[in-house]
Amino acid sequence: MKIRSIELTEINLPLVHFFETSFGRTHERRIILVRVEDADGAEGWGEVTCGESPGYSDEWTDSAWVTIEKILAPMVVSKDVENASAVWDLMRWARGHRMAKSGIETACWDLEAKKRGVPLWRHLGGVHQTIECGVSIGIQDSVEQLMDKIRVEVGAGYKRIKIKISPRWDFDVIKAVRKEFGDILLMGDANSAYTLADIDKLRSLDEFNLMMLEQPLGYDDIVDHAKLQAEIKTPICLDEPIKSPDDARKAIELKSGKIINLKNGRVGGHTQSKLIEQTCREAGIPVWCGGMLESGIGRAHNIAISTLAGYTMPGDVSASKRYWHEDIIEPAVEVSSEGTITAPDGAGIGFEVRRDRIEQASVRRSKIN
Ligand code: OSB
Ligand code: MG
Repeated sequence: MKIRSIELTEINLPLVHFFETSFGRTHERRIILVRVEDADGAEGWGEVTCGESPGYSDEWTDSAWVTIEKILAPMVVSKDVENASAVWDLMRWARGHRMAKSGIETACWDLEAKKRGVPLWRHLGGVHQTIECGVSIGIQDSVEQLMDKIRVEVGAGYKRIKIKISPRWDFDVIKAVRKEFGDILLMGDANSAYTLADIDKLRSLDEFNLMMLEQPLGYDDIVDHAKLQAEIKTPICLDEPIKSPDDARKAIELKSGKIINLKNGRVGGHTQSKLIEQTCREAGIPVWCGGMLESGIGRAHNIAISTLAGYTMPGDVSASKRYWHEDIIEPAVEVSSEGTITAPDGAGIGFEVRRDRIEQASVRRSKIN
């Protein structure tokens, strides 16, 4: 494989409904799309999944743009590599910036699968074409608003409901949800809103039989999480601190949690996701695919990677219409009434990229060749 050019486009897409986590509220996404092209004119698409500000991780839209433009794309363009998986190695010298790397790497996987005429999910080694879906519901302005949202999603068939929590939106809210919706598969995601000083509060959540508690403590911590996990019954799921296969191995060794939310962007792309999936599968740690409010392109990549054997729990991969009035892929991602998505049979990501929609939403472009 030899990439001739890498084209970046920033698109701005307003969300159908704001999304609030313990670190802030988002109304509009600023997304970088990556289009790679080889000498034959074949193309592949990827998405940089960082946020608009460094609230979730240290990467954000403007930092990723300049990092790809000045550092990462020049490392990849015109280099001969064996396959898409080896693209990670081309960028290895640069530390961190995994979401930026993932945008390029996943685009190369799409290109490679398209050239071979195979669906990306199969090319990645997927084994179950149909994946189970959950939803992530942000902090709302009122408990009633949250109940309305949960009602809609349970009615749509989603298998698992995740609600964002914080010290001001936790015990009473979860209690109200349990009261109204009984024993649905329910979990909370704190995005690092607590510390070990909150251990009594976190232990009190045990009574709600949550499927898991995602990332209660520090965004870079796996040590305190081990202390917390020893003190509470609810399984801890790690998100933010697991950035590499080594991080996963260490967290498993330390018993920092029992489940991992695996995000392509956070770990640097499909190759790294595959390695972490394997590490976790061999250790008996379930993984599921997390989301970063992706447009259709990132979403399509999430669907593909979710078909791997170790992805055994419903992910945060849901229908396009929950996020966008009109997605940038065709068809939009739809979820069955059983709360599942079936990965498409077409080559590569298996969705058409809508250049017209990208053009409409585009605010800047840069081509590196
Ligand atoms: O912590 O999983 C998270 C969105 C942005 C940043 C972090 C997270 C999330 C989500 C949304 O939970 C998942 C989605 O619906 O894409
Ligand atoms: Mg999370």
